[in-house]
Amino acid sequence: MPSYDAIVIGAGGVGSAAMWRLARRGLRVLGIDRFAPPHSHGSSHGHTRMIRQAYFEHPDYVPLALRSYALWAELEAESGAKLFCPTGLVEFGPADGVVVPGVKRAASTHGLPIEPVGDRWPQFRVPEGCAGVFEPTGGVLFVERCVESCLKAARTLGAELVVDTEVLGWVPEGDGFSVQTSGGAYRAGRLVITVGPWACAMLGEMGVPLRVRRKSLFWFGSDPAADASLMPPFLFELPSGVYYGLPSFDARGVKVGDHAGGQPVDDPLLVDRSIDLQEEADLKSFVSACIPAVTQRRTDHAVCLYTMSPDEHFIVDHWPHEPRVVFAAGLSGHGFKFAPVLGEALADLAIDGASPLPVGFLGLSRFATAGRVQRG
Ligand code: PYC
Repeated sequence: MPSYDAIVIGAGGVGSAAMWRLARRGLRVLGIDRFAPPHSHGSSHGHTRMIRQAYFEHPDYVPLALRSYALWAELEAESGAKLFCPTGLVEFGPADGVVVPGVKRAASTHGLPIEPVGDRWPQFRVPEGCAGVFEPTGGVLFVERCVESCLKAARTLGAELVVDTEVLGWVPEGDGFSVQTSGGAYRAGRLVITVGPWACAMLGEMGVPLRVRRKSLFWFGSDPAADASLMPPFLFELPSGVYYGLPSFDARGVKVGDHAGGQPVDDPLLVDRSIDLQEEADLKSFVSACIPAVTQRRTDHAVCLYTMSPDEHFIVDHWPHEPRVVFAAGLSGHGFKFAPVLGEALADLAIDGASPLPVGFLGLSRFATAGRVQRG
């Protein structure tokens, strides 16, 4: 049976990064994916993703975001591929809402630069009652290129990847684990499980219910004023939704989505990927009200999956009672930017049993008493 120091199950954003960081630490690594990454079956596709530092979701993410920026830069230098575009980023919402006060809290806790939006971007029409904040360090990641570059960097360090291969199960065996797949069995001393929307059954067994949501991405044709050289990525916290978007990088124009809501998904293999006309109408009415440089002409559409944890924070930990099995799950629609730092933390947890990175707040123990603990 082929034998490795570590097997990574699921080679999307976090899994491909875990392969890179494990291989960087000198391990013989195998990645296994059900499809051929980068692919569009999970949560690591759609051309562009936001990256930001003044994390409104919770200030505890900021040190991880800063390490992630450093790792993306390292990967860019290693791969020679352009992964990151430094555009800055704007966030709008009520002064007593979630987003703007959250950005200010994270920025003041960690001494990060933020600026008033002022009248710098006439492209945005800001609804009555909304404040705005600009993060000059925000930017855009090119998502598929990031996954490709992690895989390439991992392979350069000796890692192997098997694709179109389903993992059927794993069992402890000797001083390691045997992993059964549709393509045969493999052995490893450590397992890293990063299976995105396929993590529900696994976390369910641990008493932590994950929920998968179908999210639609729409691209609309836009004027030159919405080009990435002139307009930053944006997020609007509004009563009708939490709308976000990425500026135009090509003929498809501006990408827009609603970070809130989304239809529940029972089986990630059976997701309806057709256009939902109500979702399209909702996004069209948002852009027509708030970003007039974006037209009503749809140029592209994709469906992506959010795997929501009960408190919408990531779950990164050891498998209970198996210190050499580690996992990341429930990234709740805001995880991709953290892929390399989560990959690094998983490598530390799998190899050393602990990580110097501050990931303790993402551990399973927060669910121990009531099954759900709100972070404040
Ligand atoms: O991950 O920053 C993020 C994000 C915002 C809206 C959707 N994803």
